[in-house]
Amino acid sequence: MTTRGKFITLEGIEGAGKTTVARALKESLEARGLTVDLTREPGGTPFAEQLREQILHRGEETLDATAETLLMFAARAVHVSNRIRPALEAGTWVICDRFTDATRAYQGGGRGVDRDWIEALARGVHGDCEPDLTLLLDLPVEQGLERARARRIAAGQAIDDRFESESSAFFERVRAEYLRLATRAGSVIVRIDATRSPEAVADDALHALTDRFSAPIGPV
Ligand code: Z5A
Repeated sequence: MTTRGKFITLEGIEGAGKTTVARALKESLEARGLTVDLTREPGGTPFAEQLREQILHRGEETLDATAETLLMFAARAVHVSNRIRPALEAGTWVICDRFTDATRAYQGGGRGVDRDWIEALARGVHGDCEPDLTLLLDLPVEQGLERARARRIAAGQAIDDRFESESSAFFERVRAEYLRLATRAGSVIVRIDATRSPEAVADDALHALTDRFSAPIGPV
């Protein structure tokens, strides 16, 4: 019988370094002989990526918090059933850049969407398909926004994303909600200080994995 893969998610505010750490973790785990699928939310399948474009693009029509929450879960339902669950069942480790904690933090903490409703949607959409470990890359809001700003300038991009245009106060609420989630009883969230160099952050992330799953991946 195939051993189920582990489901690892990365969370944090914009510019926290999730994408950078996700790539480093994939490389480290593959070097240990594991099969790893690196994916992201919203997105991760062709249809969910189409939804991502619609959700993130700041169009002319208002997308209220209820619609935003439902669309995040619609994309997640497609992603879980077509990619995440089958990969885990085949023994593949899945690293996902954001998952339901992002809805809890952004739509719940940031936009004030009812927490109980979010939990009900989570149960309906992915049931027991929950992360085995979540790495919360935590840093002050101004530092995250500055990194994102610098990256945008380097790439010559303008702000056309509905989250990038949010205020610092919004991201403060998102960060506070992530930190609250990390202290809930039974939480699988490990907070990592993301203010340090990419190498130091990736190192901590790998240590968090080896602490949690020592048998399959061995020492760092
Ligand atoms: N969203 C939601 O509201 N609800 C949900 O349920 C879900 C998502 C699933 C997705 O946008 C948006 O959707 C997101 C939340 C919302 N919006 N926000 N904010 P996205 O995927 O495009 O954006 P993101 O998730 O915020 O990713 P990001 O901005 O690309 O940030 P990141 O992945 O955490 O960081 P990065 O790309 O690795 O690094 C950012 C820059 O900093 C880059 O230039 C790096 O080279 C640099 N960097 C990275 N690490 C370091 C360190 N350690 N030191 C210095 N510089 C660094």
